[in-house]
Order: sequence, then C-alpha cells, then structure tokens
Amino acid sequence: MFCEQCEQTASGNGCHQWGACGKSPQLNAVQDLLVYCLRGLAPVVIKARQLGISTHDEDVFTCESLFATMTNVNFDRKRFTKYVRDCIEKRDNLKAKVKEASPEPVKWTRVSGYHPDFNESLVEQGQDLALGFISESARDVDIFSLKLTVLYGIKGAASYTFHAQELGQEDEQVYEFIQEALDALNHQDFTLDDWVNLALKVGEINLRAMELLDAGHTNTYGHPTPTPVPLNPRKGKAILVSGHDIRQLEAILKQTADKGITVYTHGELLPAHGYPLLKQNYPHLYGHYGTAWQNQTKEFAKFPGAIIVTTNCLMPPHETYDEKLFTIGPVGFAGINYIPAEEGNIPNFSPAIQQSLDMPGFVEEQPPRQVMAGFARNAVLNVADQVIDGVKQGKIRHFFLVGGCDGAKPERNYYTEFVEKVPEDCIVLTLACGKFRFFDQQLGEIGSLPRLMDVGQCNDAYSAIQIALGLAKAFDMDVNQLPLSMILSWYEQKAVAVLLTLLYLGIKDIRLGPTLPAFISPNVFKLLSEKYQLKAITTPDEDLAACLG
Ligand code: FSO
Ligand code: SF4
Repeated sequence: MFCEQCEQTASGNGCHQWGACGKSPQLNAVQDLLVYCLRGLAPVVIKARQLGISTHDEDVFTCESLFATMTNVNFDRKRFTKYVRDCIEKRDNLKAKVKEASPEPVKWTRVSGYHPDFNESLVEQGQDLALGFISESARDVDIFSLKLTVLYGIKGAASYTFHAQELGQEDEQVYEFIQEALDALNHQDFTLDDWVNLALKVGEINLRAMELLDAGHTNTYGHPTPTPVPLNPRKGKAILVSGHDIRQLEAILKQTADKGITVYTHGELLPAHGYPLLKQNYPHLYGHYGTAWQNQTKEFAKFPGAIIVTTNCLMPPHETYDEKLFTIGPVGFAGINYIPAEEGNIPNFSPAIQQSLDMPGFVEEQPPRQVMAGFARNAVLNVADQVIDGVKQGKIRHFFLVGGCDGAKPERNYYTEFVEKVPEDCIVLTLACGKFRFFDQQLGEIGSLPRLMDVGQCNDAYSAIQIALGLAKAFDMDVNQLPLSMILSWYEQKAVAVLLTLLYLGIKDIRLGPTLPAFISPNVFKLLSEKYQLKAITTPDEDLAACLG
C-alpha cells in the first residue's frame, strides 16, 4: 500500500505496511480503486454538463465518496465496494444519456471505460491501479507532489461541499471544479505551473465551499454568539454526538426531545453551542464532553450513553465501547452499528436513543466547569471598534491565530506551550480540534475582550478569514500588514484544503506544523516558502520572537 495523505503517515514518508490510522492495505486498495473510478466518472460528468444534462446526483455522490476516503472517516471495505459499484453504474447511466444527447459520438478515454471485475478481488485490482499512479512519481516527483496536493485538497473541499448541500447551499461552479480537478489527475501533459495554478484554484473553490457552509449554518441556526458551554456533565441519561455535522446534530436533538436525554457534543461539534437557534430550540443540548479525536478511545469508553459519530475523526474502536457506538453518513467501521439515512437524508436514530435509555447515564453531579464558544466573524467584527481602539492605544500588541487539527504526536505540545507563552497584551484566536490542547485555559481579558476566542470548527476558517479581512479593512491596510500571525497545525485533508485557501488569498508567513506534509516535495516546499514565506514551526520561543519582532 501507499498512502501519505495525513500528517501521521508512517515515518513521515508514507504508510506502506499498514496505516498508522488503522487503515488496512486491503481497505486502502479499494479506496484507491474508488478514486480511480471517480476519475473515470469525472469526464462523463463534464461532458454531460456541457450538454445541459443534470449531474447533481453524480456531483453529490462524488463529494460523499471523496469524503469517505479521507483520513479517519470510513474503515468499512464493504461500503467502499458499494461506492465503487454505484460509481460505475452512475457513470454508465450518464454515458447513455450523453450518447442520446450528443450530436456526435463521444470517444471516452481508458479511465472512463474501466470496469472492475466484481467477481474477482477488488483489492488486487485497486493495488494494480495504485501502482500505475505511484509510478508517476518516478517521472517527476514535483508534479506528483502537486497532483497529490490537488487530490487531497479536493477531498477536503468535497467534504465541506457535502455538508453545505445538506443545508441547502450549493454552487454549480464548486461541483464543476471538483470534477475538473479529478479529470486533471488523468492528464500527463500538465506542466508544473499548471499544477501550481490548479492547487491554488482548489484553495479558491474551497473558500467558496466554506462560504456556502457558513451560509448554511448561519442562515439555519443564526450567527454564533459568545456562549458558555458546561464541561461538567449533569445527572441523567446521555447521548454524545461527535464529528462536524451540525445538521445531523440537530436531527438528533429533534429525535431526543422529550425523551429525558441530555445531548453532549464531542470534538469538532463544540462550536454548535454558539448557534442561537440550536440553543433556543433544544434546551437539552447541554454541554461538551471530552477533547480532541485522538483521545476518543479513552473518552468514549467512559461515556455512559450512546455515541454517534457524524464525520471524522473516527478511530478504530475499542471493544469495550463498540456496542454503544453508532456511525452515520460517509462514516463507517466494519462490525460497528451503522444507521442509514432515510427521508431527507436523515437517519432514524432510534437504535442509538434506545441504547442511551438502556444505559445508566451520568449518576453523579460534578463541580461546574465551562468554556466559551461562539466567537465567529459576526461576534468579533461587532466589537471591531474595541479591537481597533485596543490596538491604537497599544493595549493589544498582536493577534495569533493558533488553529488547525490535533493529533497524537508529542511535538504537538508546541501549540500548548505557544499559547501559554503568548504575552499578556496579545489575543489568541483559535479554531478546529487543535484548540483542545488549551481551550480551557483562563487567559483573562484585555479590556472587555477575552484573550482566547474560539472561532469554531476547521471550516470556520472562513469566519477567521472574514475577521482578518474585516480588520484589514478597518485598519485600511493589507491583510499581511496586520499585527496577526497564523500558527497552524494540520492533520488531514480538510486542513490541506484550508491551507490552499490561505495561499490562494495571498496570506504570507504562515507557520505550519507539527511536521510538513510528506506529500510536499522539497522543491514544491521551496516554491511555497519563496512565494508565500510558508514555514515550518520551530520552537514556541523562537516563533513568538519572530512574530513579535
Ligand atoms: Fe479535527 Fe479530525 Fe476538523 Fe479534521 S476532528 S482533524 S482537520 O477531521 O476536520 O479539525
Ligand atoms: Fe497513513 Fe494517514 Fe493514509 Fe492512514 S490516512 S494510511 S495514517 S497516511
């Protein structure tokens, strides 16, 4: 096997024997086969779109399938076999429509004519196809690096697009580009510059995807407002919802209303507490339980109710809690309860609800503890005057956006130490699951502004960008001249998409860690560091001094 799409890739240069995430070589091969089949579907979708044929079903399918291949989403090989079958069926049906509508016969390339043999091992077929793709690295390691960057970036963008469409927010140009980028992977004639431009275009389209998702969230649930979130569980039956999917969280809230069950968020669902209409309509959305994804095996084991995982990051579950664990949507793990979607793409959560009712729930009160959530763009830009005054009066020296993913590597202590060392006249904005290393620290205030503000999930990078652009406008300066430094941590492919968005926007001096992506070749990194001054993190002291210098 060969996979290097995430930060924990083995020895920093690719998982070859077994995935460090728990992915088996067999599963990896079928995921590779699916990506190959999606590359074959893409030219058919592009042609169909040109002929005015609706491709909505194929576009949404493509986004969901790419999402499923991301790190820590789906470990169930059977589900991938089904995705492959559906992909081929959708492609052939669409080809038939194209044939009917096209005035001239269309000649498809080999990738669009490919048919896996479902009577034979898909694993071997996937392995063969993957070998062909990997051999491209021998031809030009930098182009191969950029091809992987594009592939991983569109996986991230596809996951945000998938969430946005669930909330009724779609834009044809996003779907169009995702298909074009998949098709680009079939081409051998693109130059290095073409690939660089395509990678930046992934960033541009991902910005639009995050904007759509932001619109989906804020139109449906209102703009987040600063909200205290209890960290101490309350007595009684409990259900835990993990992942990123706020629409599915709402569906769970609806289905648990009046059942005497308290709903807790886990991981990247913490920011859900900031949405006023969720809080208002569902008083049993109470608090947050646990920290970042890599701690879930310990945290899930102790949770006294059912646990529903709506997206990544799912870890291979421990047998002590597999009975109370449920997955939905693109998420899966062989042998673990999967609740399929029903009407309106919403599952019937009864099995999980019953599981929670059958379990003891929390039996003891615990001393109160809380964190604040909900410092999204409106909340921060509403107090822009105070921010500007603070800066002008020298009370606020600098802003740090310390955001991104968490992970298990000890080097990630850098981020905790960095935040602890940020001087008292500076403000820390944070987002995504990396914040769990410091989210409950009491950093105090500068005037009435908290020194630690949680902007939201990883996709709320859109909100953080709007904050930066809003401040740049208010100060009448370029965003790169703001007293703002970005200290980012990455783990999986959404973070790749977000990084490409920041580069597309021309944001410079980003510090990235805990290690640089293995799929970025030395030459490509040189190019990015020359053009954007992208750099690897060093030590908190050194980086702080450089940012404040
Ligand atoms: Fe984290 Fe996982 Fe949100 Fe990622 S829970 S690591 S970047 O999936 O998406 O921040
Ligand atoms: Fe390895 Fe990450 Fe790929 Fe899993 S997703 S196989 S850990 S590179």
